[in-house]
Amino acid sequence: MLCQNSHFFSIRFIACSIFAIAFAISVRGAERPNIVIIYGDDVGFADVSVNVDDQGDASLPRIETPNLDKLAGEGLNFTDAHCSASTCTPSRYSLLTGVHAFRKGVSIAPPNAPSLITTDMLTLPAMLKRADYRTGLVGKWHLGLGEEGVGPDWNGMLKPGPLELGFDSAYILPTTNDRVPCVYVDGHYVENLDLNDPIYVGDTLAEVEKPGSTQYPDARALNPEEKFYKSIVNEIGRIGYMSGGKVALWDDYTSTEVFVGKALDFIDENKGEPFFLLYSAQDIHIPNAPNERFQGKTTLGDRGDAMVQLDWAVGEIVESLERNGLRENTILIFTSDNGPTHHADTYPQTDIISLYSPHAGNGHDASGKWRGGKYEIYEGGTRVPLMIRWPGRIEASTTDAMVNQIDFLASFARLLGVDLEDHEAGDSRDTLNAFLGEDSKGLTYMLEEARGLALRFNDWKYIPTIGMKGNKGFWPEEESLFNLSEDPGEQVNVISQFPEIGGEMATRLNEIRKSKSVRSLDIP
Ligand code: NG6
Ligand code: CA
Repeated sequence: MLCQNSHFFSIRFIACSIFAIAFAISVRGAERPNIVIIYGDDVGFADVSVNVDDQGDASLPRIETPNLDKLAGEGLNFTDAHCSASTCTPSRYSLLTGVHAFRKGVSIAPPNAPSLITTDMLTLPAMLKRADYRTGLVGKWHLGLGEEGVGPDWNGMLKPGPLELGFDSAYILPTTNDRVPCVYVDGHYVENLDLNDPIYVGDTLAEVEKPGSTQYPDARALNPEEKFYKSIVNEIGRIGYMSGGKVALWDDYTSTEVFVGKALDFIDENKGEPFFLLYSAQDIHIPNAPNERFQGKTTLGDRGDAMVQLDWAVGEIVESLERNGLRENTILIFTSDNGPTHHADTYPQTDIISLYSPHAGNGHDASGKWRGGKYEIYEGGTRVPLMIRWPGRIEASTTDAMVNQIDFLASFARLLGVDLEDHEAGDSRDTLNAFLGEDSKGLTYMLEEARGLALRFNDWKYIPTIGMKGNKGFWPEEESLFNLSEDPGEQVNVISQFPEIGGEMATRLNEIRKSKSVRSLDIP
């Protein structure tokens, strides 16, 4: 029809062409560096050796991480960088959506969780696709798969998942490495799926005791106290019941190599265009079963050795970027999804304890001088290593700017000239200048989340009693105010000395809690 009206057609054609050319110029004109995020699992601030030298107690045993140290030395190394929450699922949710997990009640996902990010939400990779990036995910997901109310069909198409949420390709460990199902998912399907040995996953034994599926029996599975032995896979106890999928099982001792291989393939295949790679390591979450090449590399047990393995993976990715001539034009980030586990007592004391290596008591303090770790509202819960290297653009140095991973989305959007609607990634603020080392202050106000919220205001940290319930041991017994510049270890509650500051921070925290989004409040 349009072609019949040639005059109208040509005007439209010219208008479209001008628009297309203008768009191409604006995108090409902008810097479009590759972005690679290497995301550790439960890696503490002082699990990176350079951070022990700079900030921690150098007399304590430490893990040597030469590749990460080099990255820190060539880029910007942050001392006050945070993941958004002190456990994995909420933290990853915020990294990818720019929305605080508390708003949607997101907490640690069980094995059969449906996709927690809904397909109507803007994600970090989807934002980058607006700037024509190729986007890839390799490694841990732990954000659920499948429709709400239905969950994952492990023997069928696993959808929605990463591919519906902005990733062009995804090779994932679907939940955690201490959880079932112990299989990799390639795109929409379990890799090596064998329908003659279908996979069942459930909260009860009855849900998985199906004729024709391989069973992973253990007497301990029936004991409600033995949360880690619902299934024994590769002689390692797991959370959740599973049967089937014998040929699809992953091998814990080679998974880092498998993931590194997939990451390198992604880089090789996409080197010709701007790409985003999220390399989401399963190291150094329990069960910590490092490859034999790394076993015994530290005096700190399997956890320390797994950290050396993770450092090796970092080295492989760095080298692949060099080999492909991408060193200069790539923003390379290393950080972690939450702090290190400090509570050894939450893990089973059993015959395979060596796999659940010491989290405390071996002299290594993975949180450095910050108090607490994973699950906790104290700084060690969310203050994680962050280093960003972008040669030629970011000057090598250390910064105390307060920054948060939740802000990557809005910050990279600005870098690439992508506009965000108010309802998109509403808790993500543009802190690009701090990420690039051009603003040494960063955020003024920042939430910290641990099944409840605390607030930072510069070096002040306010922790209300809301959130304390159910968080015993991970949360102070009383409303607290700490001055981190004088008391980094959060030992001295000064709320009675500074009631106005405490009061103002309580008000601000409530305001954020009740708001639609942090960005709608326009706070620094
Ligand atoms: C906890 C598990 C822990 C780990 C964690 C999730 C117990 C006693 N502990 O509930 O082993 O799986 O969930 O870790 O069940 S995270 O890094 O993915 O958040
Ligand atoms: Ca984690």
